[in-house]
Amino acid sequence: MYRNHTLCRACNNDQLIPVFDLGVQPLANNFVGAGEDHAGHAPLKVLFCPECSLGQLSVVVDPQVLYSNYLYVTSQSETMKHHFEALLNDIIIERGPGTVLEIGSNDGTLLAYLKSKGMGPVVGIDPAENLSPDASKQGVQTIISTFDSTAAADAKKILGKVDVVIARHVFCHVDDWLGFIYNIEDISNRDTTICIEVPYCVDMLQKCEWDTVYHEHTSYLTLKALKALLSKTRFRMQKVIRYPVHGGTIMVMLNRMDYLKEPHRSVDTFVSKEEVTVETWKAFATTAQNQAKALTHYVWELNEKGLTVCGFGASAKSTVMITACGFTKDQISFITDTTPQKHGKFTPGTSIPIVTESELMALRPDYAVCFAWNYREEILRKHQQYLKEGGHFIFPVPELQVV
Ligand code: DWN
Repeated sequence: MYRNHTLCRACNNDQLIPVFDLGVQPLANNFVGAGEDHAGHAPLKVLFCPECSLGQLSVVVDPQVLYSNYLYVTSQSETMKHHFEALLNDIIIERGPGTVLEIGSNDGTLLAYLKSKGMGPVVGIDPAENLSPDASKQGVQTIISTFDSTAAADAKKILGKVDVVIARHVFCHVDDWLGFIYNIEDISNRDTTICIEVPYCVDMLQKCEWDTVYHEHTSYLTLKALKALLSKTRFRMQKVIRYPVHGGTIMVMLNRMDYLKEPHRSVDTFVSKEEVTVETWKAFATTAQNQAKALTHYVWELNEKGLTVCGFGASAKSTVMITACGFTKDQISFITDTTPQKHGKFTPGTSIPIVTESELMALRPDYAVCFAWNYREEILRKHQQYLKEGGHFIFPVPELQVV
């Protein structure tokens, strides 16, 4: 199911240094129902490259196992709607309207939105067979595949000229970066703009978002690492934009070296400010351990007082946190989630059931650990009634906070 990874994905250095270890964990999105087989466990350890500052997992899990039946569905939340508006705006400023290929298009939500705003034609590529009917319902054609040379050629046949390539939260999921860039090269021309959005490693380290370390995220990207990688390709960074979603992301716009516009000043500004070292990672590891302990103690204390605790948001992050804290159904009796595909299933590696969000008010637990902390403001706005009736949300990062 997985293989060891020892050479830096960006610069080929073989002297990688272990900096963060979460033991052996189940696959974070492997929510299965009673009697269904689960995919198993794999080591969850980050190695750091002192040459280019890339963080990367010590193993690569087979993408077929991770993504062929994928239960994460792009959020329809207010937070993500605002984010998509911002993305569209930034793409229009940089590139103007045009044809769009999205790599890792999930259920087509972003492409459907871009289409409704005049971009297009649009095509998606995604390996999740279970999500392509949803994309079709939204009027989005999906090539069901990982982004390989055949999928790239198929997309080119449909779109002809690709003006904009979007890869949101997919680049850091990929093992073979050069292969990925070469496939992009095959479908692009001098004017194609490639928009790669990833969680920004600097945000993750500064805010100690340790639960975003899981098997899908094979890399923790710095711009210095990306620069090292791109030096082997025909592309360069054109612009860098930072967004607040998912705990802090960056969108890096890439263009071919022969693109006529000069790179935007944001590229040098971000690269020169970046300071990610072995020490930064080790400090992060210590804080993460303290955060996990604090949450474990807090929840156990509530249980001992006879108070009820549930989880809110069966995110991939919830699996990491629950596993690291050793929670079972005795501590966290259920997790609410808005995703129908997750209902009736269990948190990977536990018997904690995932239920609908309406159960928060129906069962009215005393405390809800918010595993979807990246939507904090929206969740607090939406669940005023729960708070008024004496319920509390526990936010585990950046430090334990009870509302
Ligand atoms: O890169 C990835 C990111 C972008 O998304 C993936 N590898 C997997 C996924 O990570 P995640 O599962 O941690 O993402 P979310 O969007 O933080 O997950 C939030 C979960 O909470 C979803 O299952 C939806 C749910 N939710 C809810 O139940 N009520 C979310 C909101 C806003 C709510 O009000």
